[in-house]
Amino acid sequence: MKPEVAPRPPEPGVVRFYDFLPPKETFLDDVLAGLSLPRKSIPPKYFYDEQGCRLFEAICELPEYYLTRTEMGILNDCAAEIAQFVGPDAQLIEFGSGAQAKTRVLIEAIQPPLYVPVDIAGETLRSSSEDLARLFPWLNVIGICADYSRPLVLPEFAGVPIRRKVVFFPGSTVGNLTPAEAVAFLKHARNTAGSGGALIIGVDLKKDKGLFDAAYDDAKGVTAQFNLNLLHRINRELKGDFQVNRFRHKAFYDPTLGRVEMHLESLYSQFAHVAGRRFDFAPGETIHTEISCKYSIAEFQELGKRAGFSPEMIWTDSRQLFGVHGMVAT
Ligand code: AVI
Repeated sequence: MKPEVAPRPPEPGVVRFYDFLPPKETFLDDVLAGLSLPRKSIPPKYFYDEQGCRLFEAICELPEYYLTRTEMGILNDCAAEIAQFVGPDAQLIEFGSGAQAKTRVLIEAIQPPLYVPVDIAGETLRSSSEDLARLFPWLNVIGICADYSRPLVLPEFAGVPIRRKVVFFPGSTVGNLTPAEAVAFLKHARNTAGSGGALIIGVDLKKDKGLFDAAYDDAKGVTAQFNLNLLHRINRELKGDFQVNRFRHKAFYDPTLGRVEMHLESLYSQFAHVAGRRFDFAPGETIHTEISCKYSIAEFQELGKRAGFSPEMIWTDSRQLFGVHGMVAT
């Protein structure tokens, strides 16, 4: 009988990739479906082509966009407490891999033997994984190219001793889902972490309307470019013929719904084609492109509980702008 060969452990620093990307047609299907609705909309995950990722990075540097800086400050200030919450020998799974600087702080603090970033943007995933593997030569990095908003069963990685799985989801990206979608997503994060696993998640806190309006409609117009890039992307990838300068970026905070909304507003009566289909726009009509929900600490803890988490820790900044929650899967 042949002896069983133990699966080889990944070698530290060697970056491996797995591809679980949905077929490209999903973008086309989602755009056609979204533009056919009585209130036109396109899911925000399509912002993030290469140009969109670059523009989002530029947004994170803007003086008005306090989210990134503030969350980074919290992670730095609370690194020791976060490490204590996580414990030793954790497998760190990150949904979205663009948040390099934050990931570094976390990896330095918790020293996980295995880091598994999951991202739909393949190029960003590759370059950030390689950077991290260079920076932490002892770290196993396994990149998963996938749409993390869909349920996903991660492969088991033999050979690395793991005591606990920890899902890291920074940036308040959970705010880009409706509360019902957020609960479904949190359930999926809970399944990924497994019983006793943990979730570290950054969530923007409710506050004055003025700060939100400025953060999502900055003086330099970078957020406007980010939003309008969606039309450029449709033109590039889906044989679209949008005249992008005939649309404008519109963003505002709705205190009743507790969320920022971003739209692309048609300046004129006009039409555009996508893959041969015609879509008409009245002046002032919008394509709804993003929601960014804001939560009080208690509101978000409630969502976590509904998804099978026990909220254990909350780390915030001195101005109570942003919260990082530590939750344990029950
Ligand atoms: C990625 N996400 C958390 C950002 C946000 O703040 O909702 C996306 C963004 N949209 C406009 N500015 C930034």
